[in-house]
Amino acid sequence: MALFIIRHQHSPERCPARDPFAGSSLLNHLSRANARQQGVHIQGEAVVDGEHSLFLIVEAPDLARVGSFFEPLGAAGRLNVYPASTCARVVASGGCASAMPRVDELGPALDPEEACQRAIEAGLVVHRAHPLNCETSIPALIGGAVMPNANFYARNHFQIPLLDPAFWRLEVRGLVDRSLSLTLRELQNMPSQSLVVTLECAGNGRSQLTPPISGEPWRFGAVSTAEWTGVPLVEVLSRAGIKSTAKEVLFRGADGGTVEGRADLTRFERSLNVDEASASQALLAYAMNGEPLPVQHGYPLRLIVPGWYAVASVKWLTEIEVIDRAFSGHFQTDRYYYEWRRNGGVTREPVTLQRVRALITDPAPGQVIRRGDLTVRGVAWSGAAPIARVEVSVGDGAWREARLVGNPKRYSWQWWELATRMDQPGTISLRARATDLAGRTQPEEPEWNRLGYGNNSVQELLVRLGEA
Ligand SMILES: Nc1nc2c(c(=O)[nH]1)N[C@H]1C(S)=C(S)[C@@H](COP(=O)(O)O)O[C@H]1N2
Ligand SMILES: [Mo]
Repeated sequence: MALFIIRHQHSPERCPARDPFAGSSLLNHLSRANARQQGVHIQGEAVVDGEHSLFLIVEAPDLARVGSFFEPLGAAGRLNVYPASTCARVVASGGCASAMPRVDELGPALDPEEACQRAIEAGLVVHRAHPLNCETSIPALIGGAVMPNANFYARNHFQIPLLDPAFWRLEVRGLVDRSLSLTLRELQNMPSQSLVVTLECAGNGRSQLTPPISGEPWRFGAVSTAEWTGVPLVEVLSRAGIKSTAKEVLFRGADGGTVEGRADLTRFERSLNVDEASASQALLAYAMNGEPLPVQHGYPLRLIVPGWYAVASVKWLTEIEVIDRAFSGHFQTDRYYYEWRRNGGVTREPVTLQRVRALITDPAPGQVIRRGDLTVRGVAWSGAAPIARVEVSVGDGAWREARLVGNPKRYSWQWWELATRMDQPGTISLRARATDLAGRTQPEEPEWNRLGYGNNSVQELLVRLGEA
């Protein structure tokens, strides 16, 4: 919440306080209860003796909220809104002459304790509570085509913003023929599309890399699938009309904070170039598995870029800006690129499409299995193309082709299974390797890169054989 001082003045001839009707309707509007309902907390108010001017001290999430709430005062005369600070904050930051402590531009956030508690109750594996980062436990992957919302992994760089749909707008601006400001209702009234899309964090599997890499220590569960419903991005872009000088489309989230190496407030922002934006099948999604987006997954609106590592799928989307340059924000150029030392030099490449990968969901690592028939099951996906085949190796034996369950999937993981027998006693290794229709397959060993992205090496797990 940020602090503001409001000044309202009107001419003596138009004094609303003298008009019983206008006076009481303003009083009702400015009541603390009504203000609080609209996100504005009135701390105090006073009318200057004989001057037809009113001052208020208020707390609100941002300037826009204050402006819209006090509009009736603007209509009755003059309205000035001053970002302000408390005495203690001013003294602590070096006095009135130094730069005022910056007004907190970020709105209210979900209570981190509550978010974490919910994740734990849903059986997610929490890596960090504040901001919440948690992965899906592999046994929870078993079963349906999609992951229930409560079990979907969550990756957050900042606090989870709480956006009020009554005030939220999707702004589309920059190099467009017509700027747009769309309400949630307007988006919901546009032609919609539903797509089953697998999201995977580019850091999934990072914990397997040696030497170890700082950053979230994801095991294999930073991946989940949902049915997303929303408006195709191209629909909104074509309504706005992209100018010929446009180069990239920038997506801005409502969340932000400070990041290493940058002085200013950094928002979560990512761009796609104009061709990617129109060819990617991207959705502006407001529903997840038939429910409104849960707050931690981007309520009220998020971008979904099918086939890409999920960093591209900006949550809590508030703005789309069409720009004439290559975007160089923190999450585009300081992070989310592969970096290798090769031939004495450093090579970099941005993180884009999900690499092909299979995951064994059943049996679980370390599980004790009865001797005899066993079905090995799992999922496989690739951002570049549907899955062509999955092969399984039991106990270091030859690769055997698993059965793909259902039709080929374009943007969602595919279930597979292999029926086998295990008679040898002791500890046995299971491995699964996927290949996509573009001919890409998984490497045997992880490919180390400085920031630990895209580890799609063949997963190996050990199970123990018990009694038959
Ligand atoms: N606004 C915003 N969008 C974001 C992020 C974020 O921190 N803020 N994290 C990104 C990353 S790295 C991932 S992996 C996915 C995670 O989506 P989920 O939390 O819905 O699983 O969101 C992406 N979109
Ligand atoms: Mo991610």
